[in-house]
Amino acid sequence: MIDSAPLRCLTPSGWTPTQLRVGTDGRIQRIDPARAETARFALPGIPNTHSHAFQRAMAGLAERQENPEDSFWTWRELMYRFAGRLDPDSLRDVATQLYAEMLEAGYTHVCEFHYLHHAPDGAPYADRAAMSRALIEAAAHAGIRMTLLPVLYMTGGFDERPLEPRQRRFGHALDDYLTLLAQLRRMENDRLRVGVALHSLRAVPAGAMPALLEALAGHDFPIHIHIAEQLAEVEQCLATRGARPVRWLLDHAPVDARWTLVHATHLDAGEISGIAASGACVSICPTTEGNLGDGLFPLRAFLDAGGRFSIGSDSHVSVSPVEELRWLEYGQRLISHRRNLASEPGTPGTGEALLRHAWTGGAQGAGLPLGCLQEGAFADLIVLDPDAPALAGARDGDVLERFVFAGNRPLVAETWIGGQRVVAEGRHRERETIARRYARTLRCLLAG
Ligand code: NGQ
Ligand code: ZN
Repeated sequence: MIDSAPLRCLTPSGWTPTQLRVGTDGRIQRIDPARAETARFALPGIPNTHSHAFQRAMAGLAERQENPEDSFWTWRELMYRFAGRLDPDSLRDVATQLYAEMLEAGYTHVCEFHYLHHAPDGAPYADRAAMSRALIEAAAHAGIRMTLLPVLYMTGGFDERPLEPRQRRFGHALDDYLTLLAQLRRMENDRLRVGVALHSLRAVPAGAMPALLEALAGHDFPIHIHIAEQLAEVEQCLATRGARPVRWLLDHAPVDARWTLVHATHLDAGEISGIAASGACVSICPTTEGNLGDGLFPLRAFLDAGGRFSIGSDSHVSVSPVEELRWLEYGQRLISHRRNLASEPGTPGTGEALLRHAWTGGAQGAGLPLGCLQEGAFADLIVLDPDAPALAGARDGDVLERFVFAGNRPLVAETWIGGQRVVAEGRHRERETIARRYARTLRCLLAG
């Protein structure tokens, strides 16, 4: 049993001076009143509901104009070229670095949307789960909790064209995919959940949906899908399936709270209310969506409809929940010429309102029961730096606002997973060794 030093913890009943008693299972056994006051503010760790780990290694390498028409689709060509260089060892090193960075930034859970399944030429590895295993090992090494989402990827477009050579390593026939899923599910434990992902409607033909949905029926695992990121896919979906992507999904799948719709960027009013009514969550990835020129999620209208959301760092051009949340709010300010758009009745603090969604929507998307610090929950939390100037004189009512909106210095001093401090004084416990290995691997990848 671990007995924490006094913390000012954000519990379901508000900020309370507490000492946490954490059991050997990593869960909070008791929350006792602290004997002393403290300025060490502790809040639940933040789930990151959308990650393609390998893309961390190409952050910053796709920012030169190659063509005046540069777009998401030309970026994707670069990304495919880069993806073609990774093998299980290099993927493990890149993901370990990324996950250590996530922990330093305050993410305590990652949903890994994983589609680099096979060798670059498309042939399965002898161990068909070799790439999945690399990600699982990276998460275990870094100490982050994970929901692994092996991705079903079958076709190269809404016209059901076969995968291009560079996409072949992503692909599965449905039966082979279900076999992989079963193999991975046998590896589940306290720190690893396994869910399901459909890459997108363009990658899963309409004809494959009934068999897939039947195989998923009766299970409670998370189901994620890229849904409506680019206008071109909205147009192609309309042309081939007679409906916009979100509409089509709502009409053809039992969308409910198990579902996370990633990049539900392009929505009409009926789709907004449809997602909200379904209980599904959307995963918004503002820094990547900005980087790729996707479009702006209609946050205010979605919240007015009662929608739920979480955040993801997706391509990892930024690994910072603070930056995701800020961009989310600032995008709304820029188009509406107003301020504090994400605040809610009862939660006037914009940072607090955003964080509350990220916690609860994130727990839902990750397939975790709880997004708060209470007895029975995992002791996954972050402690803010009491000495940071940006938090000088912080009070209960403003600490979350300062965390989200004040300055650029990372304010996370400690990150705990299951009561263990994996980040102390802002540094991951193995920061140097992990970074050295990553640097070596990256030099090889970039030389190749
Ligand atoms: C992905 N990424 O799967 O990595 C995608 C790009 C695609 C984002 N959508 C590829 N951000 O959508 O086909
Ligand atoms: Zn994605």
